[in-house]
Amino acid sequence: MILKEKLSYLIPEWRERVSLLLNESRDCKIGEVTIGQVYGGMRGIKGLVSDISSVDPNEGIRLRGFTIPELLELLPKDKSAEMPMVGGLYYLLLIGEIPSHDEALEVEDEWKSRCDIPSHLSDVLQAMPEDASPMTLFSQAILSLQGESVFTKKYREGLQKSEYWEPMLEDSLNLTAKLPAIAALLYSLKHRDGQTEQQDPNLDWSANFAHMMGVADNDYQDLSRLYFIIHSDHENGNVSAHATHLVGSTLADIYFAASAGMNGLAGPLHGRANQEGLRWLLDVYNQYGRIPTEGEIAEYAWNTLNTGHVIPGYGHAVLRTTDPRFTALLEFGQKHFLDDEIFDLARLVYEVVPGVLIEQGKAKNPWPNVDAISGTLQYHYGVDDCNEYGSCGFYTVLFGVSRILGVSSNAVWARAMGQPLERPKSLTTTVLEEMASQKGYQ
Ligand code: CMX
Repeated sequence: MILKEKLSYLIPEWRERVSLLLNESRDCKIGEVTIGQVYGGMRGIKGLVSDISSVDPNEGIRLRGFTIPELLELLPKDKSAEMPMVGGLYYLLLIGEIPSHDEALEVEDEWKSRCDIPSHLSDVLQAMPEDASPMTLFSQAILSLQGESVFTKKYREGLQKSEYWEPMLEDSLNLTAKLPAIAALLYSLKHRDGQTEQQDPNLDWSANFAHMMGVADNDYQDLSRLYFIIHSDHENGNVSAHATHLVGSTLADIYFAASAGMNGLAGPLHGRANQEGLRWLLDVYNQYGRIPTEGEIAEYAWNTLNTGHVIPGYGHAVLRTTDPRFTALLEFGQKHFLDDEIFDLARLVYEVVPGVLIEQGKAKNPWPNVDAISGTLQYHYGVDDCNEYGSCGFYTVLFGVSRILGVSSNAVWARAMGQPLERPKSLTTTVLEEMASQKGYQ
């Protein structure tokens, strides 16, 4: 298998590189930690490694060094598709190079050979209460596959540490192969009375997802490709990536680890902001029964802030500019949507809300993140976040399908590099007070 072959070649080089760095520079200081950071969600503390992606505050995400526009241009595309194959992205995340067309197809084929979901998974999802969120079902679906973990089986059999990455790769391919079918199945249970299309082996991973969702418009295939590429990784400190890494550092397999990451993604300050973002836009629209004026949007935004709420989809813990993932989706909508009032409203909100947040002066970043617009594009194609029983969260599942591409790639490399159990130190407030006093702060 191509990924295994390439990784077998790359891993020894990386082990040597990191071993040299540690041997010669172990005590080199890379930063200092303040009391403000300890009480402030560890913002900006440098304590993790990712060679797969990095986020620059003013430029945004780079995956293996490539910006989003570069990825959309360079990753191989299938036939007449406008957007690249996600199989090529997964190759890039794992191997670090843009694949050839054939290499991307090999990953797609690998996924096709592993994409069937066991019948018990559907039973588990159907047994969940009607009001369970799609994210609850998604996390459960992942956990219900845990018994298939090759890593856990081999670990029990006494696998050598240097070989841990191989079954981790197997598990990661098995899990990522099944994600489109899992997402489409739980959408069908929540929104389509259980009706779902069979997988189509002639389609790539994303197009197959679009097909199983029953969305007739072919452009949805390209939106799915774009959506799954841009949400895949955002370096290692965000909650979904960090939670996955933390749990994985106990040598829990990818099913336990990714499920934990998805539970973190479900929070409104993280992945759930995409559903909240659309809800906010629909609430604004419904308040006026039309696209409101800029003044009315500003008034609505102030009302949101003054009642103690955040404006979903705006702000970011790292970014200090418009999220290039937002821009990629905006450009897709501008090209494909001729007549869509909610999309037009999202664009108008982008003109108004940053000014409101700047005037309020609290948010360090007044600009939109990806969640300010991603729900709007799903909504355009008739894909709903909530069903008639008020069970909401499908858009976050879509974020999760993509994010597992990133966290599973990181998990393979974490095993390859023998990354240890994560266990930072906590301090009491008394100790912090004493430290501050000794340094003349109090
Ligand atoms: N609306 C209103 N207030 C906001 C805000 C927003 N969009 N973004 C930040 N603020 C507020 C914070 O709540 C904080 O207020 P308090 O001091 O009262 O606690 C203050 O501004 C400073 O926050 P910050 O340092 O700028 O932002 P953080 O790093 O603490 O938080 C984030 C980042 C994303 C949680 C925050 O910007 C937010 O809540 N945004 C809205 C939710 C959202 O879009 N989340 C998705 C992020 C992307 C993702 O992970 O999917």
